[in-house]
Amino acid sequence: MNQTITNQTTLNNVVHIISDLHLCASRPDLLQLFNKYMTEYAPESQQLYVLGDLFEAWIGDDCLAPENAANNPNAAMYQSVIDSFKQYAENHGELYFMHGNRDFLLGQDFEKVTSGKLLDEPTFVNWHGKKTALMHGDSLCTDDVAYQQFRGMVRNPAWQSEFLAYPMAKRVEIANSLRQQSKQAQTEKSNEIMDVNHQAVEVFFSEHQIDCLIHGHTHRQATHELIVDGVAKQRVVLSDWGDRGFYLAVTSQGIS
Ligand code: LP5
Ligand code: MN
Repeated sequence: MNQTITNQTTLNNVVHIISDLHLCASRPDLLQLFNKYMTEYAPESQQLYVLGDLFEAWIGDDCLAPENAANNPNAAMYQSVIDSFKQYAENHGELYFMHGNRDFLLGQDFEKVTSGKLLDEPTFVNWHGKKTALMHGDSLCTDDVAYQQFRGMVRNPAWQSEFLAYPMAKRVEIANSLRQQSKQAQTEKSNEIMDVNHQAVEVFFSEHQIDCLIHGHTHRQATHELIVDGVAKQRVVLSDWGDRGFYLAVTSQGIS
């Protein structure tokens, strides 16, 4: 499904974009960076976009229910993240989320508690006269055939309903097992296979007549200049978070 946000940016508008934070209870340093970002940097923006993999794994919004939070080591981290987002949405700007391959089960309850809005992928925006597409990025990694098959399976609503019907403990077990299988599978894949496919990127630019594409997932931060149909285009790749946080700022001056 495609979605277009029609609001145009005004001259002084500042948009922030983050992705691939992979927040989890075992990385308090990441939560600390996130808190710093949300209090010191995010308030400079009027719109904040989170382009997927905010969390290391999200096994369903019902993990927020009090009866499930009691045994969940991530519960305090979730609450802290939710509080920061809600504070941003209530006092600073519009908040948007997109699903990543780790947190595609984020749903309406998460939207409600954060006062954010989940976007379809891709979403198209018009920022300072440039038609820009926003994606997580995994769907462009078409050479990774095993992953695309896996993606097709776990994005199937029937599969998701079945998964969400399991008790929390079993879901945690399945998610851990998927992570292990994914790590193992990646040892057998080349870096090229796990990057975006350049032809898929060009087709995407051409089909949607966009000037710019912004995505995460590959963790290969860069600004790629390319020519499609004889016209100059830009593909901006976000960085994941680690020792340092990372955000893109889109202003009338460009992307930094
Ligand atoms: O995640 P990352 O960045 O390390 O690697 C990704 C691809 N891997 C994944 C899998 C996730 O890491 C698993 C975590 C999911 C947590 C969510 C829990 C909710 C699950 C709910 C289900 C409805 O996305 C990796 C790519 C890499 O990016 C680069 O693009 O290569 O892809 C893989 O490694 C996938 C393997 O190639 C195939 C995995 C086979 C798993 C088979 C599962 C069988 C079904 C089991 C059902 C219980
Ligand atoms: Mn990802």
